[in-house]
Amino acid sequence: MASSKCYEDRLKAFAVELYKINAVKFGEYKTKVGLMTPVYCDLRVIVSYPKLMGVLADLIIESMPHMKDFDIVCGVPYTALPIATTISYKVDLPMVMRRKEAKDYGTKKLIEGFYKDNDTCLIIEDVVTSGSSILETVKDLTAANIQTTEAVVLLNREQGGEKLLKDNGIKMHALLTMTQLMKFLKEADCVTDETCQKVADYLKASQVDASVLNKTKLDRLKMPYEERISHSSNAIAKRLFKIMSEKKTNLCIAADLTDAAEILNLAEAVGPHVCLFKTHIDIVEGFSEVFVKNLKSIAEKHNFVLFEDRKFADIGKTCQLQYSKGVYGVSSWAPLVTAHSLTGSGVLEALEQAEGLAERGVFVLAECSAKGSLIDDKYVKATVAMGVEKKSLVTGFVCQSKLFVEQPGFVQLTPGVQLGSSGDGLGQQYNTPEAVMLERGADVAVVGRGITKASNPAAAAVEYKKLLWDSYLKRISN
Ligand code: 6AU
Repeated sequence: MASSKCYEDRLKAFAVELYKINAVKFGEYKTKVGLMTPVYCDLRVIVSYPKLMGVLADLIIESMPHMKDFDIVCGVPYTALPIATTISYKVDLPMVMRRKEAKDYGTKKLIEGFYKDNDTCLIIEDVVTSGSSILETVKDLTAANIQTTEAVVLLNREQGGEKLLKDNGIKMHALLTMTQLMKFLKEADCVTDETCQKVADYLKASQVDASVLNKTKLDRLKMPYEERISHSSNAIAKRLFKIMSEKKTNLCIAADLTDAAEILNLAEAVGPHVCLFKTHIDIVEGFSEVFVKNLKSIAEKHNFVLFEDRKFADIGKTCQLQYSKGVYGVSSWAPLVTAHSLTGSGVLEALEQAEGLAERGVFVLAECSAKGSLIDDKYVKATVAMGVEKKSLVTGFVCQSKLFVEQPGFVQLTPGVQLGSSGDGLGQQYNTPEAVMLERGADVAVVGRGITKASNPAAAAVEYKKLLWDSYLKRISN
């Protein structure tokens, strides 16, 4: 339908209108990155011409006969928002909006509007040069568990954007390419042969290098911990990055001992070498307020964070009570806890609202080190998306692989680390410190029995600390 003669005539008439309203200009213009371009497209002006906006929406709709197969549309902010709105209205296809400024307001949703998990979304954009704006939008939609595989754009400047998008799994449909636009304008005597040649030469000479764009992407695996402080929205993640940089340790001890006095002795012995001290408080015999007081003072003395591995997994309200009430009163002494995503984001909401320490963080369990874990890819993806939505509370994720490389504000906590053992016969699976840091993307490694069962736990902690830190240095220097 979109290739009929009549359609092409309407497309040509539309192109000429764009020229007439100065949405496409020819001369010498400076681009965002300071280069000179002989053609400048500013589609923002189109909002002043509602009829033309309607024509544009009709042309896009006709060019995409499968548009109704999508669940939602999303315009790339800001210029494409009114275009997406017009299309959404005409086709009766719901729209969502991506917030560009959500970064500054930690708790705000990145995607506004109603959508369901795994909804398919068609992205709408005005002009594509490198394709990076579309990829930004794709990133946020993906984090919200919305599937994006296609984008429709008004104008493809043919400078490499289509390829970058394709490399990232996005098929791009363009109403017009720059070549086509120039042909239409030439046929309508809007531009000279010389201008057409200049534009063609310019496009040839200014192809965007996708590898350069890929390099500018944030990559937490290459970033020093101290640089990541500013990327985090969670107070405990910030504190943790600072402690790791200052103490030069990314070791978390799993203090899975059952005797309160032994736990305090362990804290004193390994305290100088760890950034986190992880407990399972419900296995402790001899728990008391004095024990907590002593543990807190050792944590302060050696500058590590107390971390109760409670793995909250009930409905929000129950988790809230388990966190703040009962014998252990976890929220009054442990700034960090773990939670499952199984019962949905209500758990995170409940932990955030509970009474307790003002600064708190949660590690959400996305993957498990145990053999035969029932967690699958979909669960993992949805867990990360849930955590990313709640970045003021979420310190990071407990996982076994590089799940969120472009989110340097979150911490990857990886358990299942031991030298000289592959498992404990009860499902636990072990990797070496080097493997978890260099292959699996850990930021902090959890070591339990590798240290607690050693004849000299302090010496073992020093050994693990060194191996983990050296691997981290190797990773960021590569
Ligand atoms: O080194 P280990 O095997 O003696 O101790 C590993 C510690 C234990 C587990 O409860 C915990 O890490 N853990 C977790 C956490 C931290 O949440 C998740 C997981 O997938 N595997 C795992 O072992 O205290």
